Amino acid sequence: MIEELFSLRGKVALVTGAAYGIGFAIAEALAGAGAKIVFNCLKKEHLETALGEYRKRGIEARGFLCDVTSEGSVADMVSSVCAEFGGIDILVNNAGIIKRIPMLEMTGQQFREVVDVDLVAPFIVSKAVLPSMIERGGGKIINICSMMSELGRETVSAYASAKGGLKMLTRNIASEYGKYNIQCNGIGPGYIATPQTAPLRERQADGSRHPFDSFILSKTPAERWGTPEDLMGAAIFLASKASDFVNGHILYVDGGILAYIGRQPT
Ligand code: NAP
Ligand code: GCO
Repeated sequence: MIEELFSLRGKVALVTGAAYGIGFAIAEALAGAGAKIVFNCLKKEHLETALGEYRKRGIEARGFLCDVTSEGSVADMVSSVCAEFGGIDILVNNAGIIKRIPMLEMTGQQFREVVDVDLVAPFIVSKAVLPSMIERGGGKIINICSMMSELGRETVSAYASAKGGLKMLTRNIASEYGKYNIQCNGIGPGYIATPQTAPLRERQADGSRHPFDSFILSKTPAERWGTPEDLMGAAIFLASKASDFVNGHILYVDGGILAYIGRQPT
Protein backbone atom coordinates (compact mmCIF):
# COMPACT_ATOMS: atom_id res chain seq x y z
CA MET A 1 0.00 0.00 0.00
CA ILE A 2 2.60 2.60 1.04
CA GLU A 3 4.93 1.62 -1.81
CA GLU A 4 2.06 2.04 -4.28
CA LEU A 5 1.59 5.62 -3.03
CA PHE A 6 5.02 6.55 -4.40
CA SER A 7 5.14 4.23 -7.41
CA LEU A 8 5.32 5.70 -10.92
CA ARG A 9 5.16 2.34 -12.69
CA GLY A 10 3.38 2.67 -16.04
CA LYS A 11 3.67 6.47 -16.05
CA VAL A 12 5.27 8.58 -18.80
CA ALA A 13 7.27 11.56 -17.56
CA LEU A 14 8.53 14.49 -19.67
CA VAL A 15 11.32 16.48 -17.99
CA THR A 16 12.45 19.58 -19.85
CA GLY A 17 16.10 20.61 -19.86
CA ALA A 18 17.15 17.29 -18.34
CA ALA A 19 20.49 16.69 -20.06
CA TYR A 20 22.27 17.37 -16.75
CA GLY A 21 21.85 19.32 -13.51
CA ILE A 22 18.61 19.39 -11.60
CA GLY A 23 16.53 18.06 -14.52
CA PHE A 24 18.74 15.01 -14.91
CA ALA A 25 18.52 14.18 -11.18
CA ILE A 26 14.74 14.58 -11.20
CA ALA A 27 14.43 12.36 -14.28
CA GLU A 28 16.67 9.76 -12.63
CA ALA A 29 14.45 9.86 -9.53
CA LEU A 30 11.23 9.44 -11.51
CA ALA A 31 12.81 6.56 -13.43
CA GLY A 32 13.81 4.96 -10.13
CA ALA A 33 10.15 5.10 -9.09
CA GLY A 34 9.17 3.33 -12.31
CA ALA A 35 8.40 6.08 -14.82
CA LYS A 36 9.34 6.04 -18.50
CA ILE A 37 11.57 9.09 -19.07
CA VAL A 38 11.38 11.54 -21.94
CA PHE A 39 13.55 14.65 -21.87
CA ASN A 40 14.70 17.47 -24.10
CA CYS A 41 17.54 19.95 -24.30
CA LEU A 42 18.92 22.44 -26.77
CA LYS A 43 22.32 21.20 -27.83
CA LYS A 44 22.96 17.95 -29.76
CA GLU A 45 26.20 17.27 -27.91
CA HIS A 46 24.35 17.52 -24.60
CA LEU A 47 21.65 15.15 -25.86
CA GLU A 48 24.15 12.49 -26.87
CA THR A 49 26.09 12.74 -23.61
CA ALA A 50 22.90 12.65 -21.56
CA LEU A 51 21.58 9.53 -23.33
CA GLY A 52 24.83 7.80 -22.41
CA GLU A 53 24.60 8.93 -18.80
CA TYR A 54 21.00 7.72 -18.54
CA ARG A 55 22.01 4.38 -20.07
CA LYS A 56 24.85 4.03 -17.53
CA ARG A 57 22.13 4.19 -14.87
CA GLY A 58 19.98 1.60 -16.62
CA ILE A 59 17.52 4.23 -17.86
CA GLU A 60 16.38 3.92 -21.49
CA ALA A 61 15.41 7.59 -21.81
CA ARG A 62 13.96 9.09 -24.99
CA GLY A 63 15.62 12.40 -25.79
CA PHE A 64 14.55 15.28 -28.04
CA LEU A 65 16.28 18.40 -29.26
CA CYS A 66 13.61 20.99 -28.61
CA ASP A 67 13.66 24.69 -27.74
CA VAL A 68 10.94 25.02 -25.12
CA THR A 69 10.29 28.63 -26.16
CA SER A 70 9.14 27.44 -29.61
CA GLU A 71 5.45 26.51 -29.67
CA GLY A 72 5.95 24.59 -32.93
CA SER A 73 8.89 22.54 -31.65
CA VAL A 74 7.08 21.81 -28.39
CA ALA A 75 3.92 20.74 -30.25
CA ASP A 76 6.00 18.41 -32.45
CA MET A 77 7.79 16.90 -29.43
CA VAL A 78 4.58 16.36 -27.43
CA SER A 79 2.84 14.87 -30.47
CA SER A 80 5.76 12.44 -31.00
CA VAL A 81 5.76 11.45 -27.32
CA CYS A 82 2.01 10.85 -27.32
CA ALA A 83 2.28 8.81 -30.53
CA GLU A 84 5.16 6.72 -29.17
CA PHE A 85 4.03 6.26 -25.57
CA GLY A 86 0.28 6.88 -25.63
CA GLY A 87 0.38 10.13 -23.67
CA ILE A 88 2.12 12.07 -20.86
CA ASP A 89 1.26 11.62 -17.16
CA ILE A 90 3.96 13.78 -15.55
CA LEU A 91 5.48 17.04 -16.78
CA VAL A 92 8.44 18.68 -15.06
CA ASN A 93 9.04 22.22 -16.36
CA ASN A 94 12.71 22.38 -15.44
CA ALA A 95 14.48 24.04 -18.40
CA GLY A 96 15.69 27.45 -17.33
CA ILE A 97 18.31 30.14 -17.79
CA ILE A 98 19.58 33.09 -15.76
CA LYS A 99 21.31 36.33 -16.74
CA ARG A 100 23.00 38.09 -13.83
CA ILE A 101 22.98 41.73 -15.01
CA PRO A 102 22.09 44.91 -13.05
CA MET A 103 18.81 46.35 -14.35
CA LEU A 104 20.43 49.57 -15.54
CA GLU A 105 22.74 47.51 -17.76
CA MET A 106 20.18 44.93 -18.91
CA THR A 107 18.37 45.37 -22.21
CA GLY A 108 14.68 44.66 -22.65
CA GLN A 109 15.67 41.87 -25.06
CA GLN A 110 17.83 40.21 -22.42
CA PHE A 111 14.99 40.51 -19.89
CA ARG A 112 12.54 38.97 -22.36
CA GLU A 113 14.95 36.09 -23.18
CA VAL A 114 15.00 35.02 -19.53
CA VAL A 115 11.24 35.39 -19.10
CA ASP A 116 10.69 33.45 -22.34
CA VAL A 117 12.53 30.37 -21.07
CA ASP A 118 11.68 30.57 -17.37
CA LEU A 119 8.01 31.60 -17.54
CA VAL A 120 6.54 31.59 -21.06
CA ALA A 121 8.00 28.16 -21.86
CA PRO A 122 6.38 26.43 -18.84
CA PHE A 123 3.09 27.94 -20.09
CA ILE A 124 3.73 26.66 -23.63
CA VAL A 125 4.75 23.15 -22.58
CA SER A 126 1.97 22.84 -19.98
CA LYS A 127 -0.61 23.96 -22.56
CA ALA A 128 0.71 21.33 -24.99
CA VAL A 129 0.58 18.53 -22.40
CA LEU A 130 -2.68 19.29 -20.57
CA PRO A 131 -4.99 17.75 -23.26
CA SER A 132 -3.21 14.40 -22.89
CA MET A 133 -3.54 14.54 -19.11
CA ILE A 134 -7.24 15.40 -19.35
CA GLU A 135 -7.73 12.50 -21.76
CA ARG A 136 -5.92 10.10 -19.39
CA GLY A 137 -8.04 11.12 -16.40
CA GLY A 138 -5.39 13.10 -14.60
CA GLY A 139 -1.75 14.14 -14.41
CA LYS A 140 1.01 15.91 -12.52
CA ILE A 141 2.75 19.14 -13.48
CA ILE A 142 5.80 20.18 -11.46
CA ASN A 143 7.29 23.64 -12.09
CA ILE A 144 10.84 24.23 -10.93
CA CYS A 145 10.62 27.55 -9.12
CA SER A 146 13.34 29.13 -6.99
CA MET A 147 14.30 31.10 -3.89
CA MET A 148 13.71 33.96 -6.30
CA SER A 149 10.04 33.06 -6.43
CA GLU A 150 10.01 34.63 -2.94
CA LEU A 151 13.11 36.79 -2.59
CA GLY A 152 15.00 39.35 -4.66
CA ARG A 153 18.66 40.02 -4.93
CA GLU A 154 20.88 42.27 -6.99
CA THR A 155 21.36 41.49 -10.73
CA VAL A 156 18.58 38.89 -11.13
CA SER A 157 15.52 41.08 -11.88
CA ALA A 158 14.50 39.09 -14.98
CA TYR A 159 15.02 35.72 -13.33
CA ALA A 160 13.19 36.68 -10.13
CA SER A 161 10.31 38.20 -12.10
CA ALA A 162 10.02 34.99 -14.14
CA LYS A 163 10.26 32.67 -11.14
CA GLY A 164 7.76 34.76 -9.19
CA GLY A 165 5.43 34.51 -12.15
CA LEU A 166 6.05 30.76 -12.35
CA LYS A 167 4.78 30.44 -8.77
CA MET A 168 1.55 32.14 -9.82
CA LEU A 169 1.31 30.14 -13.08
CA THR A 170 1.56 27.03 -10.88
CA ARG A 171 -1.38 28.22 -8.78
CA ASN A 172 -3.40 29.10 -11.88
CA ILE A 173 -2.92 25.74 -13.56
CA ALA A 174 -3.89 24.14 -10.23
CA SER A 175 -7.02 26.30 -10.13
CA GLU A 176 -8.08 25.78 -13.74
CA TYR A 177 -7.35 22.03 -14.11
CA GLY A 178 -7.78 20.60 -10.64
CA LYS A 179 -11.24 19.38 -11.66
CA TYR A 180 -9.57 17.02 -14.17
CA ASN A 181 -7.57 15.32 -11.40
CA ILE A 182 -4.50 17.26 -12.51
CA GLN A 183 -2.25 18.55 -9.73
CA CYS A 184 0.17 21.37 -10.50
CA ASN A 185 2.80 22.13 -7.86
CA GLY A 186 6.27 23.63 -7.71
CA ILE A 187 9.61 22.68 -6.27
CA GLY A 188 11.63 25.65 -5.00
CA PRO A 189 15.27 24.56 -4.82
CA GLY A 190 17.64 26.52 -2.64
CA TYR A 191 21.19 27.09 -3.89
CA ILE A 192 22.17 23.91 -5.74
CA ALA A 193 25.59 23.00 -7.11
CA THR A 194 25.02 22.78 -10.88
CA PRO A 195 26.55 24.46 -13.96
CA GLN A 196 24.02 27.29 -13.52
CA THR A 197 25.55 28.30 -10.17
CA ALA A 198 29.15 27.39 -10.96
CA PRO A 199 30.16 31.07 -11.37
CA LEU A 200 28.94 31.73 -7.80
CA ARG A 201 31.15 28.98 -6.37
CA GLU A 202 34.40 29.55 -8.26
CA ARG A 203 37.47 29.45 -6.04
CA GLN A 204 39.32 32.77 -5.86
CA ALA A 205 42.90 33.16 -7.15
CA ASP A 206 44.20 32.68 -3.58
CA GLY A 207 42.18 29.45 -3.24
CA SER A 208 39.58 31.03 -0.94
CA ARG A 209 35.86 30.60 -1.39
CA HIS A 210 33.95 32.93 -3.75
CA PRO A 211 32.35 35.65 -1.57
CA PHE A 212 28.90 34.55 -2.76
CA ASP A 213 29.69 30.96 -1.80
CA SER A 214 30.51 32.09 1.76
CA PHE A 215 27.39 34.27 1.75
CA ILE A 216 25.12 31.34 0.87
CA LEU A 217 26.71 29.14 3.52
CA SER A 218 25.96 31.87 6.08
CA LYS A 219 22.33 32.02 4.94
CA THR A 220 21.75 28.26 4.92
CA PRO A 221 21.13 26.49 8.27
CA ALA A 222 22.37 23.27 6.64
CA GLU A 223 25.65 25.19 6.01
CA ARG A 224 26.10 23.57 2.60
CA TRP A 225 25.03 23.98 -1.01
CA GLY A 226 22.31 21.60 -2.10
CA THR A 227 22.93 18.87 -4.66
CA PRO A 228 20.54 17.89 -7.46
CA GLU A 229 20.03 14.60 -5.59
CA ASP A 230 18.54 16.57 -2.66
CA LEU A 231 15.53 17.25 -4.90
CA MET A 232 14.78 13.64 -5.81
CA GLY A 233 12.40 12.88 -2.94
CA ALA A 234 10.31 16.00 -3.48
CA ALA A 235 10.03 15.19 -7.19
CA ILE A 236 8.82 11.62 -6.57
CA PHE A 237 6.33 12.86 -3.97
CA LEU A 238 4.82 15.53 -6.26
CA ALA A 239 4.76 13.13 -9.23
CA SER A 240 3.01 10.31 -7.34
CA LYS A 241 -0.37 9.41 -5.87
CA ALA A 242 1.02 10.48 -2.51
CA SER A 243 0.36 14.12 -3.51
CA ASP A 244 -3.08 13.68 -5.12
CA PHE A 245 -4.60 16.22 -2.72
CA VAL A 246 -1.68 18.67 -2.92
CA ASN A 247 -2.36 21.36 -5.50
CA GLY A 248 -0.88 24.83 -6.13
CA HIS A 249 1.84 24.28 -3.52
CA ILE A 250 5.48 25.30 -3.83
CA LEU A 251 7.62 22.81 -1.91
CA TYR A 252 10.87 24.56 -0.95
CA VAL A 253 13.89 22.29 -0.75
CA ASP A 254 16.41 24.87 0.41
CA GLY A 255 18.23 23.62 3.53
CA GLY A 256 16.25 26.20 5.52
CA ILE A 257 17.28 29.40 3.71
CA LEU A 258 13.75 30.84 3.62
CA ALA A 259 13.32 30.23 7.37
CA TYR A 260 16.63 31.79 8.43
CA ILE A 261 17.73 35.43 8.91
CA GLY A 262 21.33 34.38 8.47
CA ARG A 263 24.22 33.42 10.72
CA GLN A 264 24.49 35.95 13.54
CA PRO A 265 27.81 37.67 14.28
CA THR A 266 29.84 35.78 16.88
P1 NAP B 1 21.51 24.24 -15.80
O1 NAP B 1 22.53 23.38 -15.17
O2 NAP B 1 21.88 25.55 -16.41
O3 NAP B 1 20.65 23.37 -16.89
C1 NAP B 1 19.63 24.03 -17.59
C2 NAP B 1 19.02 23.05 -18.57
O4 NAP B 1 17.98 23.72 -19.26
C3 NAP B 1 20.02 22.53 -19.60
O5 NAP B 1 19.75 21.15 -19.87
C4 NAP B 1 19.67 23.34 -20.85
O6 NAP B 1 19.88 22.67 -22.06
C5 NAP B 1 18.17 23.53 -20.66
N1 NAP B 1 17.64 24.66 -21.41
C6 NAP B 1 17.95 25.97 -21.28
N2 NAP B 1 17.25 26.70 -22.17
C7 NAP B 1 16.49 25.84 -22.89
C8 NAP B 1 15.57 25.97 -23.96
N3 NAP B 1 15.26 27.17 -24.49
N4 NAP B 1 14.98 24.85 -24.46
C9 NAP B 1 15.28 23.64 -23.93
N5 NAP B 1 16.15 23.43 -22.92
C10 NAP B 1 16.74 24.53 -22.41
O7 NAP B 1 20.39 24.60 -14.71
P2 NAP B 1 20.05 23.90 -13.30
O8 NAP B 1 20.85 24.53 -12.24
O9 NAP B 1 20.05 22.41 -13.46
O10 NAP B 1 18.56 24.43 -13.12
C11 NAP B 1 17.45 23.74 -13.65
C12 NAP B 1 16.21 24.51 -13.23
O11 NAP B 1 16.23 24.71 -11.82
C13 NAP B 1 16.14 25.90 -13.85
O12 NAP B 1 14.79 26.23 -14.10
C14 NAP B 1 16.67 26.80 -12.73
O13 NAP B 1 16.17 28.12 -12.84
C15 NAP B 1 16.13 26.11 -11.54
N6 NAP B 1 16.82 26.36 -10.27
C16 NAP B 1 18.17 26.17 -10.17
C17 NAP B 1 18.77 26.36 -8.91
C18 NAP B 1 20.24 26.16 -8.70
O14 NAP B 1 20.74 26.64 -7.66
N7 NAP B 1 20.95 25.53 -9.60
C19 NAP B 1 17.99 26.73 -7.83
C20 NAP B 1 16.63 26.96 -8.00
C21 NAP B 1 16.05 26.75 -9.23
P3 NAP B 1 21.27 22.89 -22.91
O15 NAP B 1 22.35 22.53 -21.99
O16 NAP B 1 21.15 22.01 -24.10
O17 NAP B 1 21.30 24.38 -23.24
C1 GCO C 1 21.54 33.33 -8.23
C2 GCO C 1 21.32 31.84 -8.33
C3 GCO C 1 19.91 31.51 -7.86
C4 GCO C 1 19.70 30.03 -7.94
C5 GCO C 1 18.33 29.64 -7.53
C6 GCO C 1 18.09 29.90 -6.08
O1 GCO C 1 22.19 33.89 -9.11
O2 GCO C 1 21.06 33.89 -7.23
O3 GCO C 1 21.52 31.39 -9.65
O4 GCO C 1 19.00 32.19 -8.64
O5 GCO C 1 19.86 29.60 -9.25
O6 GCO C 1 17.34 30.18 -8.34
O7 GCO C 1 16.89 29.26 -5.72
